[in-house]
Amino acid sequence: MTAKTKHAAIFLAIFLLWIKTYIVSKVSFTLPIDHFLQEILLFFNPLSFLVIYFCIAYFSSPPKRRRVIIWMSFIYSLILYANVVYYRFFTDFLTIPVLFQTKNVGDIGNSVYELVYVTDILFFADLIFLAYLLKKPGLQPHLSITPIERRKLFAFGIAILAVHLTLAEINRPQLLTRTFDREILVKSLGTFNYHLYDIMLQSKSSMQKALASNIDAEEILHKINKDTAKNPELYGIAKGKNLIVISLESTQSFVMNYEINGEEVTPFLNDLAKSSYYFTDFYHQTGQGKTSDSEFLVDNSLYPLPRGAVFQTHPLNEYNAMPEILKANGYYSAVFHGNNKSFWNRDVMYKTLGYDQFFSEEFYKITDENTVNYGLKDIPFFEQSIPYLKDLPQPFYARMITLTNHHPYLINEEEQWIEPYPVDDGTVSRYFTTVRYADEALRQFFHDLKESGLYENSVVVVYGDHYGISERHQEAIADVLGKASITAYNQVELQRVPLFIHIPGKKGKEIETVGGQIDLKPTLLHLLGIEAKDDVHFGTDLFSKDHNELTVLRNGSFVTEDFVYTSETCYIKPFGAPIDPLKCEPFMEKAKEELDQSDRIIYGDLLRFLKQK
Ligand code: GP9
Ligand code: MN
Repeated sequence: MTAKTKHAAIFLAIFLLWIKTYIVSKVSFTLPIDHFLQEILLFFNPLSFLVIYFCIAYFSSPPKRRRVIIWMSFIYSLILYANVVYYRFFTDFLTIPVLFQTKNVGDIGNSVYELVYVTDILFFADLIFLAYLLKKPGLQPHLSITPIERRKLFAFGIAILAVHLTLAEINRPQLLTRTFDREILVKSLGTFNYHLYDIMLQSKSSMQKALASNIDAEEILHKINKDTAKNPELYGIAKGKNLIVISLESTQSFVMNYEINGEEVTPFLNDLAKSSYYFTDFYHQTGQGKTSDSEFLVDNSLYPLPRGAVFQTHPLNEYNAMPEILKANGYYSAVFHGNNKSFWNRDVMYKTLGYDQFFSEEFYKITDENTVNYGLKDIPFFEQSIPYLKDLPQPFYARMITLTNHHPYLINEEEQWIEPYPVDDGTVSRYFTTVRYADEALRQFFHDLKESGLYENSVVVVYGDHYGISERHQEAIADVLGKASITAYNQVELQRVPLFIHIPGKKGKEIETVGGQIDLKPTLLHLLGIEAKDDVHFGTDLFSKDHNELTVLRNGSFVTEDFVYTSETCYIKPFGAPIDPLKCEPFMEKAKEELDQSDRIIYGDLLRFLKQK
């Protein structure tokens, strides 16, 4: 008897489930395939899991093996089917946090009858076929398998997994470390490998949470300086007004007032700066979670995590986010974004943060013409958002996330309103064209906001979410900035993103205070006349004269009124000459401590202890 024939029963079960999973991925899920490698990944992705999974069957005693194989196939099919039913309702895949978010499961419970079709019985049809075939003498599920044969099969599964992960990483670099898009994860890893990965992530964070105690919470939460310094002239100036916060994708401050061939790259933003509080020394503080990290900073005034996206890793924590605080003050809250809702796990996280509504891709009319790159282009995005905005109960807190100015910065020729920057680096060169496009989108949005009657009664905040041009493009950026090279000091300066706080009726003012995204929550709450004193936050009110100018970036670099500290070197502003490290020392400890405290709050889910009080 050859080993091949000995494994025949298991191979048959694997084969049937493999093909079934592929068919389900094509028929029941909408997984857009952009190129051939993705199709290959989609086809092969169930295989590694199935081979490893069925090794378990070889631990059963030979006479029982037939039944074990059928049961295992049934369980696999059931999980697959649960995903299909969940997908029919949510157009998303099951995750552990979702299972524990009672609201989600409750939603589906009510409509489960509509989501289950009679024809679904076909899902399990192959099991009957399998049971019948396993009775055939040639398949021999009952033969004894030596531990070596078992290990060989396991090794085979691992080998397929290794090839598979390599291809997935080629298809989408940093897939596992950043875990940005559930759709891409499922497409690349397969539903079951994805579930395993999700379980791993969740067990890690549950463990950290279980180990944290009330004592940690007391210790850390008391140390945090809940600074509530305000500016008495501005406190409550926008009381009861709507708050519209717009995230400008990948927009760095260096584009402001920049010209290419005499044409402004950001004509509208340059004007907006004149009629708003415009912050010139404002930094993004995001890590691997990019846009989602900036959202986290704005809503919580906590730092995002050093690894991974907190939206993905800690979506079930207790937070005390802007929507929740505002709700207690009579506000309704919503987020608007023209991409799929599971990107960055937003659909789950927004519920945790307390948003009442999430207008994702499915609320918009999306066509081939009005999309580019990740999703809906900014102009139609704003245009189509206006009626929804008008219908929101007032006062509202609305966050709008733009998308077009995203790497690799693509825009069709008719909407390219400025020449690409003349440099031999496509990314940097094109970047200016999509920034210009976003600028126009914003201009139209402000115009429509005025037409809609919402403008007068709203405060509009616009900020850049994170850098758009990474360190890899230093040569081209040096050219853009007219510098010989980019130093470590310049690299920190490049993390500046524009911030505008536009209050209709208030005169504009350029503000040089050093600040970061972490400061927005207390700043905005104070403008609305809401006390931030009971809230745990690391930021301070940007308008207060006691504002803490120590702005810590997620990689540990920091900026103060006079210094920049990065790569273990202290630089003096504004020219960036390295100076005696002792100058930076007083801030070093504080910067490290802030990041550490914030991480401990998130890893230990410490805010839950506050809420219990
Ligand atoms: C995706 C968009 C871009 O929905 O927010 O995400 P990013 O890659 O910038 O984090
Ligand atoms: Mn972004």
